[in-house]
Amino acid sequence: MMPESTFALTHEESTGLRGLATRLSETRPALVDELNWLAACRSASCRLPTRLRERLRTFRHDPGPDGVLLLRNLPGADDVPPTPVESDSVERAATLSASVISAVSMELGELIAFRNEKSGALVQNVVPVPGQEAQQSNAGSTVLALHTENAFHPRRPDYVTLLCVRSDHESTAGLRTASVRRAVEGLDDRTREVLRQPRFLTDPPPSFGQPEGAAKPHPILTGDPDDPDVRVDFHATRPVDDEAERAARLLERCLDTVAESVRLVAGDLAVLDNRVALHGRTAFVPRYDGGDRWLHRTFIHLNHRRSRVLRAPLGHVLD
Ligand SMILES: O=C(O)CCC(=O)C(=O)O
Ligand SMILES: [Fe+2]
Repeated sequence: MMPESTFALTHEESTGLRGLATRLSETRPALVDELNWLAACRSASCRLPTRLRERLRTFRHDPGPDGVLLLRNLPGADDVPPTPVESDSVERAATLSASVISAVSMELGELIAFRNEKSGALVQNVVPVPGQEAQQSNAGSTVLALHTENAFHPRRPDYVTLLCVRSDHESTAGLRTASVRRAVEGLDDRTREVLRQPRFLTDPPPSFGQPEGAAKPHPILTGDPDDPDVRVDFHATRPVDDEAERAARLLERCLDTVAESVRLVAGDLAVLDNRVALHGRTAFVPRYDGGDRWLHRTFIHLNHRRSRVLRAPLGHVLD
């Protein structure tokens, strides 16, 4: 990752953010998904340290060649309870760490979630779950294939943020990211053309309750051929014919070549531009002893109005 893609808070900034997040965690009803708490969080997000707000604003303008911004030295990851072990774990309470990720996220755009995923909670937990080690989901601990988040969904997030609350015991788990802005250089013209055609199917996970086969073929690349947006999940997306299959495999190879891996430590917050960057994870060994890897996750939309029909009037959860 380019050094420009990393931004470390100074001690002073971190302390300032801690004060702001502490006040939020004490603001009633101290529940992330409640509208009045979100209103307080929205105001607080306007008072983030100035240099951080400037960096987020710059990233919104241009996500850079990596499509990732790694914020370091955020407060709130010390003195945390044991890592949850249940599946679909979410963070309803406005803890210090949940307040930090929410405030930073709301400065980027609007928090959203999907009703059928992790019960529609706006701050979700990414933790390894006993028995789900090999699952291609964030509950697993084997290699997780590169993907854009919710690739099946027409209103997938513009940004995904991941705040490391606790790293894995052996510090082996790597968040992998790969930017299509870098990968596209390795693609020949014909491959680019095939990837821009609706020759790929991405089914929603079973929890979304759509009948199998309901997915419509979509292109993997859209927009400027030299600087496209990307939509693909290398576990879930199926090319519909052999040529499309070859094109997807070549893209996957190019993405693998440019992919970077970062071992998140407590207080790191990765902001992924889900339109240009894919993400995945390397393998690690969970112990289920309360000390396992633990990330908070949020999804962000830049244009809230576009999802209005899928939400309650002031709601953040897409049906
Ligand atoms: O575990 C990770 O680092 C990434 C998991 C993931 O893909 C996600 O939570 O969306
Ligand atoms: Fe993901």
